[in-house]
Amino acid sequence: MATVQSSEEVYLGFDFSTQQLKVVAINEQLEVIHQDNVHFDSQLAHFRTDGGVHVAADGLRVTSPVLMWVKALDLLLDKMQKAGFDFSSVRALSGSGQQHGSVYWKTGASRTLEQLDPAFSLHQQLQMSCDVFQDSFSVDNSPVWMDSSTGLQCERLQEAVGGAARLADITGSRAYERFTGNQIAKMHQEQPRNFQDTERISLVSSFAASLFLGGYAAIDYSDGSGMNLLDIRTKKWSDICLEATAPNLDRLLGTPLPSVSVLGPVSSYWVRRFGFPDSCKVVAFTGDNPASLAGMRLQQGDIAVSLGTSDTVFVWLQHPRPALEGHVLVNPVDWQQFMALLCFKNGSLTRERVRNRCAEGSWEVFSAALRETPLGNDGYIGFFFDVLEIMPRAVGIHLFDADNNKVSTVSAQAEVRALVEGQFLSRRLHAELLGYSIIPGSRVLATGGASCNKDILQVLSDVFNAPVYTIDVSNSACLGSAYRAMHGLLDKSGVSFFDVLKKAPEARLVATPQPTAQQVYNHMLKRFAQLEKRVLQEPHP
Ligand code: XUL
Repeated sequence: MATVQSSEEVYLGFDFSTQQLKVVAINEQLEVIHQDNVHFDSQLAHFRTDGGVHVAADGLRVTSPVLMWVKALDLLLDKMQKAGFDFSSVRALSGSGQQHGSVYWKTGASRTLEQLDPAFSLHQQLQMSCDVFQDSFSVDNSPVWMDSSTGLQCERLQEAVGGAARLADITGSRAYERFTGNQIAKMHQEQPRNFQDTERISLVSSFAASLFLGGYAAIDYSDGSGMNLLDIRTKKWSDICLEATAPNLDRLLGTPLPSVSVLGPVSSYWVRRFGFPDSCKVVAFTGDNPASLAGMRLQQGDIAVSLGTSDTVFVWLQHPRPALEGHVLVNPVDWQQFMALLCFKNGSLTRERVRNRCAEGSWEVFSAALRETPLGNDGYIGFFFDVLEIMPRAVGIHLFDADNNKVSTVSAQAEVRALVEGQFLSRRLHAELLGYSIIPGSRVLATGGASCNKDILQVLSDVFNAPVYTIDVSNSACLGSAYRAMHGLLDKSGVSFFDVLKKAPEARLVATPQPTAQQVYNHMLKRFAQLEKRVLQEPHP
C-alpha cells in the first residue's frame, strides 16, 4: 500500500456487505492507500448476528438490524481517524451495498438527517427515541437478500403484470423472493402500522449514501434493477409493478437516478466531525454486484466468471433479452447499457467431487485429464447437478455420447472433461440467452478459487473462444466504488469510466483459445442447448 500524502487527492469506496463494512481509499494514480473494515459479528457483537444476519425460526425470514449498519459506519470512521487518515484530502466518495435489502425511514427522519450534530455519533442520533433524539427507522430489522419469505407476494406480482415472462421483460427479472418490491409488499401487508409511519424506503446502498448526504439519496438505476419495480428500459418505476406492490410507492421511493450521478456534497456533519472538505461529493451508491463489475473494469464483450462454491457470471450487455432465469440490470458505469448477473449452484463442490471420484482426489491428475483429452471430448457431453441447479432447474448427472444417446459411464478422463466443458458451455449458453455475444476483442475475466488452475482456464478460453485473464476481486465492490467516485466527478465533462481508469493495473493473460476451439464449441453449444432441454424434461423432486 502507498502511504497517504496530505497533498494528494483521494477517493473513498465503501461496501456495506452482508458480514462487514469495508472501505478502500485510492489516490489519483489509482493506488490503494488505505483499507479498513468492521466485522459485524465480532466487532458489534451485541447485535448478536450470525454472518451479519438474524435468521428466524422458520428459516425463511432473514434480517439485519439497521442500527448495526449505522454503528458500523461510526466505528469505521473512528478507526480511520485513529489511524491518522486525512479526511481533508477526500474529493469524492461512493459505495455499494448488498443488493435487495430495504430500509424504512420513519416520518420525521429526514429532519434528523439534515440536522445531524457533529458532537454525537450517527447511531446516537438515529437510534430509538429518547429525550433528545427521535428514532429514525419505522422497521428496526431490515429484510436482506437471504430472505425467502415472500413467495405469496411474488405470485401476486406476476399475476398482476401478466406472468413471469412479462415481469422479466419489464424489470429484467421474474419475481424473486429476495427482490425489494416483494419485500415491501410483505411489509405493507404484515406491518401496516410501521408502513404507515414510513416516509421513505431506501435500498441498503441508498440508505448508506443518505447518511453521507444528510438527506435522502436517490436509488440508482443499477441497484434499482434488483427490485422487480424499475422498468429497465425507460428507467422509470413501472406503474403496474408499483400499484401491485403497495400504495404511494412513487413518493416513498423517490426518483431513481443514473448510478454515475453526483448527489451533492457531504453534509456539514462530516465536515465538522471528521474534517472532510465541504466540496467533497457523494456519488450515488449502488449494489455490490454492479460495483464489482466496475471494480473489475468489465467492458462490452467481456464476461467475468467467478469460480467459487457457486459459479457467478457477470456480463456487459448491449442488447438485453431478459429471460425467466438470471437478472438483467442497468449497467452501473454506462446507464444506456446493461449487465447480466447469473448464478449457478453446482460449482466448486461438484468439481471437487468429480476430482475425488475420477482423479484420485488430486488437482494434478484432474489437470492431466484435461490436457490428455481432446477439445470436444469425442462428442461426450455431461450435465453435473449434485444439487438442484438454477439454470436449468434440473438435478442429477446426465451423460450423452456423440450420437446424443444417454450413457451411464464414460472413462474417468472423459468424465473430468465432460464436467468442465459442460459447466462452461452452460455459462456461455445462459449468458447468450440473456443477450451476451462474443465479439472481436472479447475477454473472459476469471476469478475465484478454481481460477488458479491453468488447465481449467484453458477449457474456459476454448469454450468461449476468447483469451482468459485472471483478476483478484477480493475487494472489487469497494474498489469499484472508489473508481466510480472518481468517475462521477468527470462524467459530466464527457470522460468515460474507462478513460478515468487507464492507469489501473492490467489483468493477467493466462490462456488463449486453441486454433480449433471456435469450430468445435460453436457446434457443441448447439447440441448442448438441445440436450439441456431433454435434461429439463426429466422428473426431479
Ligand atoms: C444478488 C444477491 C447477492 C447480494 C449479496 O442478486 O442477492 O449477491 O447482492 O451481497
